[in-house]
Amino acid sequence: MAAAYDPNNIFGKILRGEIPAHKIYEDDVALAFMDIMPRTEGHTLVIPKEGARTLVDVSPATLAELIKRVQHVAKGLQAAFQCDGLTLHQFNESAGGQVIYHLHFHLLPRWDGVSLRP
Ligand code: DGP
Repeated sequence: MAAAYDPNNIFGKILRGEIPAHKIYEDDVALAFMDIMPRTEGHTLVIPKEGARTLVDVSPATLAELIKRVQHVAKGLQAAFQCDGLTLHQFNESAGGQVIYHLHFHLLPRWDGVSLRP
């Protein structure tokens, strides 16, 4: 069974304003901010305000609204960065590559012939 949500994670602290972030979008459902270790120019994280650990435990209602924000932010990144494409990454639990245990979507602007940074 997956562990419970712990609000004392870095993204929980960003949501509560306890640590700074470069925010690019916020509403009552979601917050989007720049990744501190960007793998491309414009690497952005979109998180729900709901305290959810993974894709598996977020409420379906929040997930339905959250994916609309992911699309909205993707359109904004495409316009702002004039990229050729976008990559969407999402990791769940350590086995799935998750490091911060607050659900998040990575949006990575991409350019033809340009690889992700390691
Ligand atoms: P993962 O859980 O594997 O999706 O990776 C977490 C991502 O969060 C990783 O790309 C780096 C980013 N990150 C970690 N700490 C911070 C932070 O304090 N601020 C911001 N903006 N991003 C962070």
